[in-house]
Amino acid sequence: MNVDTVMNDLVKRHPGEVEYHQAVREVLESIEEVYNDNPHFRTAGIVDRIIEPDRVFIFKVPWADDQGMVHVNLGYRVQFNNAIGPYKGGLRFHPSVNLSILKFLGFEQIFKNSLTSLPMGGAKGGSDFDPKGKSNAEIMRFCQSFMMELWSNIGPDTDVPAGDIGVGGREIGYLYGMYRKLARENTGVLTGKGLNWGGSLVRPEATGFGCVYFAKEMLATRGETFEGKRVAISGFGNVAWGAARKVTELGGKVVTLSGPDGYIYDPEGVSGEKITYMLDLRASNEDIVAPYALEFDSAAFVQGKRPWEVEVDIALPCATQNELDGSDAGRLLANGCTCVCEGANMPCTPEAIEKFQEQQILYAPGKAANAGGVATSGLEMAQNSMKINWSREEVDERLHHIMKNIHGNCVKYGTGRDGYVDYVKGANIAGFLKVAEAMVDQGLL
Ligand code: NDP
Ligand code: 2IT
Repeated sequence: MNVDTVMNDLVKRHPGEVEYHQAVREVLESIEEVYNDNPHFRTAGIVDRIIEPDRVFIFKVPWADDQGMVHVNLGYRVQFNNAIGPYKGGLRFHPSVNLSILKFLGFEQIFKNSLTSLPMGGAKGGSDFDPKGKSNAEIMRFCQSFMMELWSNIGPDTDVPAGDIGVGGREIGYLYGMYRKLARENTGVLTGKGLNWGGSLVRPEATGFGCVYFAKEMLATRGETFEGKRVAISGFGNVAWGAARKVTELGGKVVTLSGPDGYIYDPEGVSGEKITYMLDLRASNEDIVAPYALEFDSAAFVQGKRPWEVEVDIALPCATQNELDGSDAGRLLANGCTCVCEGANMPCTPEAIEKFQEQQILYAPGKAANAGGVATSGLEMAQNSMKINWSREEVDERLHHIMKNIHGNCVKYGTGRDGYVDYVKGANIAGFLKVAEAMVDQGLL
């Protein structure tokens, strides 16, 4: 396999899908050597088969606003690969959603889910619907219309969606309700459900907690801990919230949060009631972080900028793809940052990653570091199948164990001759091998 040849073909077949190309190239570059050392992968055409989704559903989602005006959005579900388990992955509602973004996310999800050690294939879906400024009733009607079309293509043993940007507990509730009505069954068809109707404890905080557990393992390889460290977090959504809680619990100080309007700098630390306030901000549906600085005297709002200019030891990008570029990376490094751990999916650009790895700082890609969210979704599926609920301690302990295990696998496959751990390579190889062998075992499909 030659990466450039495969990529030229892919770009020709799917012109303009830049995020999808970016995600595929990164994986192919990591696995090239292992792939070429295993001729049975080539005979089975694994690369050609794994880079194309099994199928994509695209559908219209008509809905009426509170004034009775009708709107139409696009809905998608990309079922990428189910060699090791049912399709599994979140739904994103954001105006920037398009096929390229969902294909990149679905592709990443294959390897992330494989790393969790649980039986889950890769998928992603969503809509270009913008939840910003919408009323509860409008969001409900949108979710119901979305599910009316999707329901017959998903199921607890075929495809299990969950949340992502713009889809949290409220949206999962409306989506699940409609599925239950149409399918006439109560099953684990979605994860991230409410605790009273099949949800799992710890799922809301799992992605952020998992990311910090992963960073803790990375720091330990250098004899370091979170204690006393200054931490920059971007975003103020579900993942940022969980990460802020766990960093604070481990003795670190979260000094930034961010939104599309700019970032908050709070040198006294985002902790306690300030973390709870993040939930209020998100729930307001206004999509701005600026009010935080009015609420808390210790904080300043920096308009239109990203938080990577602040002097920190650790950076946890938890907002969205390509939100930290080469120049941001340069500034973080110049300011002494020694650890970057991705809570979001693909937040660092290839140029930023190259700079981190060149300087040999600790850097972990999202598909390893944010796998705690989907891993806990897998634990929710397990509890639903057994029709029992585990305690908070039990779920958290399993999550912690899974993150340690992923870290161990990254070290196993990513350690170079000089001892530096390339977590990108480690995660991609470990995630790929399991899926590739499963595809070989099961024949040409
Ligand atoms: P939320 O909707 O809860 O929060 C997303 C945050 O990122 C918001 O602050 C959002 O503001 C901001 N954001 C989104 N798009 C942009 C943009 N284009 N520019 C600037 N800011 C942006 O989502 P989550 O916290 O669930 O997700 C955050 C990241 O974590 C995503 O990359 C997601 O894929 C990833 N992730 C989520 C998991 C989960 O379980 N929820 C699991 C693993 C990864 P706004 O909407 O206004 O743009
Ligand atoms: O990107 C992700 O891993 C998620 N949004 C969570 C997916 C899931 O199925 O829990």
